[in-house]
Amino acid sequence: MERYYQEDIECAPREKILEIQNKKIVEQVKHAWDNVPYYRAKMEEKGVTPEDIKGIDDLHKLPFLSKADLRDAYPTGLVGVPLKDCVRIHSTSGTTGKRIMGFYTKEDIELWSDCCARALTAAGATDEDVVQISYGYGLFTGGFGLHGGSEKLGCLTIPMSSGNTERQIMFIKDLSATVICCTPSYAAYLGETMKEMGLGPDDIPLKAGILGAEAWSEEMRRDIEKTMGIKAYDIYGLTELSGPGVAYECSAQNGMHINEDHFVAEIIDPNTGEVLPDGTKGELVFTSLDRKAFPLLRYRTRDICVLTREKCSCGRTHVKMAKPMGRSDDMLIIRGVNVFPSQIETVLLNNGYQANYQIIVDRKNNTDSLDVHVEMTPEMFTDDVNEINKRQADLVAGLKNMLGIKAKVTLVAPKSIERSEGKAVRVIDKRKI
Ligand code: DLL
Repeated sequence: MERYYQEDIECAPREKILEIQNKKIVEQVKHAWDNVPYYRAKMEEKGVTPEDIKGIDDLHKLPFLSKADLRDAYPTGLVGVPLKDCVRIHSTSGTTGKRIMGFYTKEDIELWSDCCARALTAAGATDEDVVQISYGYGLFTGGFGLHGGSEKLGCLTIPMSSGNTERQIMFIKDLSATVICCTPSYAAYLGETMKEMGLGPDDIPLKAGILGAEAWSEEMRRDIEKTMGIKAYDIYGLTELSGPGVAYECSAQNGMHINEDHFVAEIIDPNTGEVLPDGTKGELVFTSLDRKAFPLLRYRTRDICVLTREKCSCGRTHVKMAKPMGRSDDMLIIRGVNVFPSQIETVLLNNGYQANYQIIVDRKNNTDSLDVHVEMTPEMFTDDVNEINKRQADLVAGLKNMLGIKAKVTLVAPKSIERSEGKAVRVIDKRKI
């Protein structure tokens, strides 16, 4: 039976959700105008004042915020309250340039924990459950975010953080953990380690996984579900908007409900900024309706996905976002063709491989090359050259079919590609180095 954490909101009729959003947006725009000079200047530049925003139908009048704005305003230029009223920061790992930093008041943390508690409940968790949190704790939002939700729900919460994989499995067994929260790539690694330890899905008590923070395919979901004997639920979020729990999957497991009482989602054409109708693929833009410390309006995520308002079997009424197929900045342009790493992953997993691969893009003599290194699974491992050649040729054909361009495929030995404890790094684009 479906259970909800805040049923009156999660299953509210459309009119009620709109009523909440219309009221909150007016207050939030005024809050940003009064307290965030950076955003006020952007509004003035566009000729918009808070009086022009009477409800979410007026959202399109507001200027966008982008990652470039966050960098310009770094570190505190977009903070909407005195720093003494903030109780926490989180930050992205920031491999290039300045980190992105998010700020939270006490109330912001409470609302965030509610969002994560909704996600855990949607995955079937109750206060009877033992939740092992294997997302990183620290500046990354994954650990603390799910931790707050799990405690709010009254679950016994194990703050494992990532790493030390065998110990993770020992804790799952010794404390009878029923829910695990980690990235999909770390879940796959845990599953692989379980197998090596001679453990099958029936040897561990886990029943659900709350997996997110990176793009992952349906094929990878099936793999993880089978190896660990769990139902794997997707969860989405970003540091700029608090962290995990902006959207989460329910028992239907086909798209994530966006917490619409806290965030308004729009899909736009990434090139023109034009708002696109539901069901159209484009860039996801979020407006945070009640976060006071970091009140981002019309924030461009660069995540590419689709929104759907079809009735959901779980009874929740909030709009659903499809699995993001990757970020617009993850998209590779190879010989003029758009390639998402998730498309390559789909071909590999459909051919019996696991998500242990690396994509290497280079440019020689003005021509782009696409090399995919894929691990053989222990079951298919061989040194028979004919067999390896045949397998490689099959993958080249599968990739050509999916992407429309030719890739070079190299099969490598099991366990030769480094495993990830957080977000996997799958692409090395040497053209940018
Ligand atoms: O990854 C927050 C998070 C933690 C989400 C734990 C879910 C679970 P950032 O490090 O700021 O925050 O990265 C945000 O990660 O814009 C997406 O590109 C990507 N992302 C997050 N969740 C998903 C998902 C956290 N379920 C960026 N599917 C986002 C695909 C995801 N991509």
